[in-house]
Amino acid sequence: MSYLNLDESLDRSSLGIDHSASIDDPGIAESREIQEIDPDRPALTEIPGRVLLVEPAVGDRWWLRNELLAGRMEVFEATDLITAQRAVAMFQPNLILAQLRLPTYSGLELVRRLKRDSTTQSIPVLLYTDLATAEERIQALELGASDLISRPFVGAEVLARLRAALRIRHLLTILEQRAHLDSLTGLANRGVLDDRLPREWEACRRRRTALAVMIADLDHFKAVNDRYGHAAGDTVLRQSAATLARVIRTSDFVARYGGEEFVVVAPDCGLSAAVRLAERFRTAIAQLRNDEHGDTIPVTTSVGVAAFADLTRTGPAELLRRADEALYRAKEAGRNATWFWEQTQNSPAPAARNSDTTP
Ligand code: GH3
Ligand code: MG
Ligand code: MG
Repeated sequence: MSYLNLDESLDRSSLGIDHSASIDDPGIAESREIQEIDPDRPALTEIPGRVLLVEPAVGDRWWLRNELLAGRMEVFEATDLITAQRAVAMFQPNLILAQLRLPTYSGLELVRRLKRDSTTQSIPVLLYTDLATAEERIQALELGASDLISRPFVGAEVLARLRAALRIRHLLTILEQRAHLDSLTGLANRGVLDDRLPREWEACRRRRTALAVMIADLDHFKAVNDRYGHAAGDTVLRQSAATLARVIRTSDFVARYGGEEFVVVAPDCGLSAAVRLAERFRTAIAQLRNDEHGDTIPVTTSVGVAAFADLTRTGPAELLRRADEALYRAKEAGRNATWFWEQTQNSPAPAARNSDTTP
């Protein structure tokens, strides 16, 4: 078990300590975004606590720190609202235990600020003080604090309350993850795509780069289910999703769009790269081998691609519409093909059946 005082750590010339590794690491936000449901998640009684303790008085801080360490919590420390805010960004605690009576700004202000910020609003905050008025208790809860405890309390009670707050947060995280994931394939679901596509559009528009969208729809999938059974169809869908996740770049975003449809959003990606990606996926699907009752299930996919270089006109809905229209044309033309519709074209066109060919 360890603890780290923010003031001490900021004074260190080198921030080569473990916890500081997260400060500038862009991987933190990313790894959160793609975090999947962990089948081996810890029992609810064993959820690890990374607690930020915000207490101005040295003696009280010492006592609480020891109680937390005895309760197998990892402890970081701050002494006021300003250092607490910096510590939250640095150490990413999963719980905050803060004195209500802080110098200059109160603990209530800390709660208000944390709950206003989308990156910190989900962290549970427990306040404590010697004596809180009814008004303070009400305000604390209405601002979003998990609890406001009055002294006297024993260490075991503080720990029990922290664990209760951690349990609730842990369950909420699982629910949030489930709401964003497609349970069959583990890919993001359509709701996440609806949120992500406009954001990628905006980011590419600001960078003045191209944005591409690809929609793939497995061919005659109803016949696969009819012939080999729904369970085999599910296996093919899972394999297809895994194949797609393998052929995209790490910066691309992939979602299950509908039953047997997948969408990729590829930022900073022009038409020819997007068509190459689509062709990689199409050929990989055709090569999938899934044996069922000694029979290999034949699977192919049709793909529609749209790419816009100038994002100052129209919007993401038009990009998606064009990819969908290109997909429709690929189906109409006989399936197992990629069609594309670039911004300046009047109508979709077929891609050459060679992943190295520029359209
Ligand atoms: P097309 O080439 O025109 O796309 O033909 P299709 O048969 O693939 O298209 P259609 O829209 O007629 O049928 C889609 C099929 O996908 C029907 C449905 O049973 C199947 N499907 C959708 N979701 C799932 C799923 O989660 N599991 C399985 N096994 N099948 C699914
Ligand atoms: Mg289909
Ligand atoms: Mg379909």
